[in-house]
Amino acid sequence: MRIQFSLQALLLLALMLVDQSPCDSIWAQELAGQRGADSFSGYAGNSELEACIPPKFKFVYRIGDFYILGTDERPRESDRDDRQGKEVVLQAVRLFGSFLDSNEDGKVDDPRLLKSLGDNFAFAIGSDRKLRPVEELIERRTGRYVISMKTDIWTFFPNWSGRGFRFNGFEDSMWRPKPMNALWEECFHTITEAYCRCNKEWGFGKKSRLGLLMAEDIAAGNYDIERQNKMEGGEYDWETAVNEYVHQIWLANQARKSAPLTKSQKQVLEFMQSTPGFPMKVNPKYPLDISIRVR
Ligand SMILES: [Ca+2]
Repeated sequence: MRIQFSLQALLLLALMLVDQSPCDSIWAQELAGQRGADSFSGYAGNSELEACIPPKFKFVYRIGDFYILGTDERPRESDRDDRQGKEVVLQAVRLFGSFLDSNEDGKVDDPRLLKSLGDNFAFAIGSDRKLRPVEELIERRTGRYVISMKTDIWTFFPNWSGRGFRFNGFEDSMWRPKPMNALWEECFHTITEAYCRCNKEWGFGKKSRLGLLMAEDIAAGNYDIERQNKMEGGEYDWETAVNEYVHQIWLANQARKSAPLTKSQKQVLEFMQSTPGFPMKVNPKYPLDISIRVR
């Protein structure tokens, strides 16, 4: 009799639990978690790359298999003296989060882009002196090219909105708004480099669509890369110039200042807009966490 009662009680309890909303919400959370993870399935991390990162890189994150690593060195060119290395790394993680998930639904908009980032690149933050050996080691051991934010040379203005600057068009490759957060530019270049490796329309060579548009602009007398080339002792290569040209156009457009762009530059803009999933804006305060902290 006692056993029978216990069985009935257990059955009743089980039915009650199934009916209860907390159970539903756990189910819902699990399902949502599975959906959110869809963009990231198949990414288990890259132990070979992690082994290349020395202990002085105190902050290591990954989105999928794309690594973002940084030292705790203070950025030298910043809005305040007490800015920390960690702040640069965390903003880089948010910028990449936003570039990858423009519509902020927690899912990567173009999974090919994330795969291309992880397969070909890593992103490092710190002083030039500390970055160089790591860049070299990661490339030699893993074949990943390291794009860097050099915090002892380039500006880190974390509150920069990317807007509100005066713009009447640019004459050459050296134009940048002032002040500017260089971290945006380095992250953007990483995204466009990754597109060049996963989308056949993308390329920065002389015969590429983007390269031809820049050449057209130069031939029309609207744009110049020679000034910078001279400053860099003839080392300013064409591919870098095209990538910077694309960035300038993107920057003007996201600031809602595309009107002064030349005909060729507007075609570059249309090219970006016609690339499925291409991020035409970035949110430095991207609110979601799609990264994994490794260290
Ligand atoms: Ca998304």
